[in-house]
Amino acid sequence: MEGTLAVKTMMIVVIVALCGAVPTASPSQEELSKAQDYLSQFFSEVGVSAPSSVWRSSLESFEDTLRKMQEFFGLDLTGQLDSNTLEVMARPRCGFTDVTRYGHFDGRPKWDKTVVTYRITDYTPRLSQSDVDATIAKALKLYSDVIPLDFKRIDSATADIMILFKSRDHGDFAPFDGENGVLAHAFSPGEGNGGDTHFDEDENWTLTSAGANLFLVAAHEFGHALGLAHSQVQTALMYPTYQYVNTEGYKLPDDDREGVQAIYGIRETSAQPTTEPHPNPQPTKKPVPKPQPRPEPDPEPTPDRCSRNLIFDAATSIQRNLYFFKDGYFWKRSSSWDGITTKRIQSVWSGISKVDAAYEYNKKNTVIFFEGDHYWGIRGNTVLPGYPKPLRDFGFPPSVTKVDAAVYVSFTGRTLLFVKNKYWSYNERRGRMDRGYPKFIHTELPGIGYRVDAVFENKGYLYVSYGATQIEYHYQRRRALRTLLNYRWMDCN
Ligand code: 0DY
Ligand code: CA
Ligand code: ZN
Ligand code: ZN
Repeated sequence: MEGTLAVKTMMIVVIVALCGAVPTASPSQEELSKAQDYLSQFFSEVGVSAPSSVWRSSLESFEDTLRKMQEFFGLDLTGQLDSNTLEVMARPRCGFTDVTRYGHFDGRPKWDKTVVTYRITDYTPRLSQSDVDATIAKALKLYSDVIPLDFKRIDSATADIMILFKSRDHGDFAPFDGENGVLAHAFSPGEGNGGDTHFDEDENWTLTSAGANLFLVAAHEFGHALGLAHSQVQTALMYPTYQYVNTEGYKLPDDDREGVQAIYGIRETSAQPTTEPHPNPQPTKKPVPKPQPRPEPDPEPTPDRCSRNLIFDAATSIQRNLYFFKDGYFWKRSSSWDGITTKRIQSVWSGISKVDAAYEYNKKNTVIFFEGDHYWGIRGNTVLPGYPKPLRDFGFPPSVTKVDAAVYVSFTGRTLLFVKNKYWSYNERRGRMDRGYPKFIHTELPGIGYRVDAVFENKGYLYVSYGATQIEYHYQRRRALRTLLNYRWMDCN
């Protein structure tokens, strides 16, 4: 991977609010150009971070992009501006809450660690070293204030994020261009040069409104280094072009904060108000807790279903309702809009204290729960006789001691069982594992990433969750459609 350009690139498409457009009757030249604007605003995937990458939309045909849009909205994939498509395009986009939609290149790059190191190897003579150090730290802090990542500066060896100022050719096949134009570039997260951030030494680096403000440019580049691509929201830091704004008391703009929190989750605040006093309060960093004599812990506090950091143990449908499992509890989301109910797993299925993975095989009206190295068959509120059984009875080798997630795919009659970075396929009709498994998740199911905590099927899509986020996945096409926060199923606010 080292030294390659235009790899490790993450794409992000930010859907902004567009209100008040009025539907028109039949496709005209004007509508065609409006449609093009619409697609480039909402559906072109702008991939930047590796230096030579360009706006991908120019490489995609109008029809392909249109199909993407049609798929996103569940329309027929005609690739044509038919009346349904025009109607959806004309819909106001205000109040569209799943604001950040990502496309991913292979592997959905992010830092899989909580402490990311950085090192500045070459400084600019235009600013003092201590000013550069402080500015870089301040730019990184914009992110560590809102996501559960910490940055640590090191002065020797290779850091995750290697930072330098160089002009023209500087060893990565993306030479800088002299003053103006490209000010800096950064690689998205990964091994080798992943995360590395380069500043064009020929710019007039300043800490003021003159020239190129190092704080603003560094903050933009670190967005790439954390996995954000460019945003089309004009007020976003990740907007492609530099614009000076007052840097005093500067906080990460909402769009960038939402984008980066969708990847890493949220840094919990010390005292978060239960009601939002103002749209989008800025989460602040949790103070380091003082060592205290430990009070008796609550035996099992009910998990907070409205946390934007919500991570599921397991999820499944059961007779058209959705069940989400966490820490010995489950939430049932009723399809008939009775809202969400919270219960202890034990209270409904006695003997089962925790669920690691669950799936519904609707043909037999059964549900399978996995916990540790055994599993149960469930029908309604009863545990079927003969359970629990050891995982080996399911066809797993002894090396598998826990199943992370499971889902039955009716289209293929197979259940997918996720274990670490691989998955197995179980033929429900024949009652046995398919040959040739396990396979790697990230190669066979591109767009999902490397691991899965919970997965369920809803209305023909798979919702594949890892950490606080989940991916809406089109299984037949092996395509990730959008990224959502887990708690969106929890009917909050
Ligand atoms: N780097 O992240 C960039 O986006 C490059 C271009 C890329 C294709 C390698 C770049 O340096 N773009 C300029 C920039 O300043 C474009 C420009 O306006 N001269 N981007 C960084 C930036 C800094 C601060 C953008 C914003 C704020 N919004
Ligand atoms: Ca330049
Ligand atoms: Zn470079
Ligand atoms: Zn950029």
